[in-house]
Amino acid sequence: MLELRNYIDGKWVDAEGNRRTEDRNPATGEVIASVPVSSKKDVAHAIDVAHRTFQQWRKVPAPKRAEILFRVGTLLQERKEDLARKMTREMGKVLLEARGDVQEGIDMAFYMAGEGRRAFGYTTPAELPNKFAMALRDPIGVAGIITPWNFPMAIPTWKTFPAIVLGNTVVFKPASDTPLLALELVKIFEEAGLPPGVVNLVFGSGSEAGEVLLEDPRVSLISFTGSNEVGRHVASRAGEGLKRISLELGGKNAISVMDDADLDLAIDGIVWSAFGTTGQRCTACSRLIAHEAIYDELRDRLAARVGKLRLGDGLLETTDVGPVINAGAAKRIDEYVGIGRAEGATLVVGGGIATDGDLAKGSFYRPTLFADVRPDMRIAKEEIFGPVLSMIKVRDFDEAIAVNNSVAYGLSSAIFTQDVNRVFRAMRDLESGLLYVNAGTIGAEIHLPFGGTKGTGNGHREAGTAALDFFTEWKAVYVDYSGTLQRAQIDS
Ligand code: UN1
Repeated sequence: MLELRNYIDGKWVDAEGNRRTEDRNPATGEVIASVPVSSKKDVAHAIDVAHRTFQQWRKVPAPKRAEILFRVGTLLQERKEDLARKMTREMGKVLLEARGDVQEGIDMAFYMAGEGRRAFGYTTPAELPNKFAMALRDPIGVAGIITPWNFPMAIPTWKTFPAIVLGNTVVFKPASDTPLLALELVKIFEEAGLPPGVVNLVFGSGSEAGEVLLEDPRVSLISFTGSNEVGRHVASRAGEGLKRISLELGGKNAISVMDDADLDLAIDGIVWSAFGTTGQRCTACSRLIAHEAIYDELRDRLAARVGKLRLGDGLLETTDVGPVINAGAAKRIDEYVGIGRAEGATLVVGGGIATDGDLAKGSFYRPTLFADVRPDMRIAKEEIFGPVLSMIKVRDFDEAIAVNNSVAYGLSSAIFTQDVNRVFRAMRDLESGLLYVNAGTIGAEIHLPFGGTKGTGNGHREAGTAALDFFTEWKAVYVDYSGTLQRAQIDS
């Protein structure tokens, strides 16, 4: 069996006491790899190395740091198919989407490598004569990077690539459910010539390994994607040490379909956004807000489509929807479906853990559609993170906007309409960090800011130029070449 190791200071090492756990394929139950469980000491050692290495790495010219990232991008391209297959085996998403996940990493590599020759600051006139003023971007230090399992390649690249090209060093703790893809990424860093100590990989649990990153004063930044509950803990624990913290915590994303929408297009967008990645995207559509004039037709046509989705191993051509990440997730999703029924929503199609034939070996949940959902029901407010869609009926556009905005999250919203006035009002009034017109809620591109409002995070954005602001600190520099004492705000 494949035995994974931590990667610290350019060496592949076992965790203290060689404690280990198993990495399993959620479609088949097969054990893929044995994975180290790092102790607090292991993580402290990785931080020590990253902290030391920072003093060298920050002085490497950014275009040189970027050359390594260009090589990382090329290696990701060469291995795209192999990585995608490993990803499907490790976390279940269908192969087509696993390829997209790797592609997002490739895009991010080339985009962020370009920043090696940009990372723009600015110059500006000084208020006194013979004086020069400029603002520079400085690297910050050690970044603690904690990633989820649902985008096991894309999300680690969103965080590690800007971190290192801008001169920071990294301690990377991937999700316990996707260690293999994290290891593959770090192998690529090594092959691309990244010096030892710049990126250090530690496997382990959030409560033990992750906690050290939050507490250690030598870690300056925390970038976390995961649940709202853990995000709050990260914010308070790491906040005590005045770390800079970026949180991306999921959503309760909605698609609104107006009476003038192209329904064929809307149905394609809804099915893709609600059941793609088995509903396990932060951006997944979990609420469908439908105008009363088209509500019945939309429900019936969707029910027919959802009922035909084929569950199975994501490696098979015939599979539309793969497994959920593990048995615990299937159970939690099923509890929500029970809650929806008890709240009085109508179960139109799906519901239940699927156990027919080979499905019994893995963790599969039937694609599920609820109708007659009211905005105050728990299934309309809480993130389920599975293949469950709740339909809410509204009288008009204004009510659709109000319902969209009635939740505690604000990651992604979408609207289907042909009316340009409604489009612009939606652009102004929908409270979310991502907004799609005549498209579903998923599929953000890497050169735009990614993140959300309200309970989705703490105001930071990932990707795009926003990533530069998170991974650097501004330094304002004044050069006085007058040869005399000039006092700002006093001498004129
Ligand atoms: C996530 O689910 O955390 O926009 C990320 C999208 C993808 C990224 C999703 N590009 O759906």
